[in-house]
Amino acid sequence: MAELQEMATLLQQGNVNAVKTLTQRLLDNGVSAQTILNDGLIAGMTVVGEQMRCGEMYLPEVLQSASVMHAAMSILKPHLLSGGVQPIGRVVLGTVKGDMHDIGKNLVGIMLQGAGFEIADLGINTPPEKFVEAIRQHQPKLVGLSAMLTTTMLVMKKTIEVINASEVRSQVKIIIGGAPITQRFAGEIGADGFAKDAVSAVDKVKELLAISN
Ligand code: B12
Repeated sequence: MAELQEMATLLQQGNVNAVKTLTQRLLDNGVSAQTILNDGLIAGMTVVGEQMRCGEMYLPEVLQSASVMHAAMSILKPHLLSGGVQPIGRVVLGTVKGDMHDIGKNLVGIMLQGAGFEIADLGINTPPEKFVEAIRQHQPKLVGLSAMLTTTMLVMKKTIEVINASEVRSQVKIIIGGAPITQRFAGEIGADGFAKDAVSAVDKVKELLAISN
């Protein structure tokens, strides 16, 4: 759809107002929030990533595109959440220490919330000990770790080691995700599961917690 391509381009250009207006217009015209997210916003962000890698886009511009994504996601959020669901479990979610990326983690949180989970979001740059404290405090059934950098994948490993060494490990399942993360890496570092995106994260979390659909 031409408008979704336009949205992807406007996101790359960092045009917050135009993307907000277009998001609302597409919703009003009956386009689903999931389609706007996948074919407009995430498609645009994928190109931003490619341009960043080959040096065609610099950090301030990428940050501006991230603000566009945040603004549009706040419009889409109520549409991604189905109303009136009873909480079916609590999840602690955070981006590991040294990593400032939160768009993907936030999306996972929104989709899990939509599926009926309560989310305790620890934000970005979360030290391993803070995950352990949060498990003690919130008593979740599951913890989700996000990492977007090859360097912070190692911090993810460390985070799981610290959780493993604490008394809380037996009470939670651990799921990991982020662009460089693979199922194989999850197995290597002792995570219970991995999901490649926010939609499959919901299925994986339900599978790990033996919750039927
Ligand atoms: C936006 C962005 C930024 C923004 C982040 C803003 C924010 N608030 O998040 C800013 C400008 C701050 C940034 C900074 C940097 N970035 Co950056 N960034 C990106 C970019 C373009 C998009 C990421 C994104 O939001 N994608 C959209 C979301 C929806 O997708 P996602 O994050 O992958 O999340 C999905 C899945 O991964 C999964 N998922 C994610 N988390 C979790 C957690 C769980 C539990 C589960 C189950 C699933 C899951 O589900 C999500 C939803 O479907 C990527 C490129 C890319 N395409 O990934 C580079 C990228 C990740 N960044 C990169 C780099 C190098 C950096 C910097 C080091 C640059 C620099 N020189 O300073 C810094 C690092 C800062 C830091 N310490 O973290 C590299 C990483 C390379 C590498 N292999 O390590 C990438 C890949 C760009 C590139 N091609 O080179 N970045």
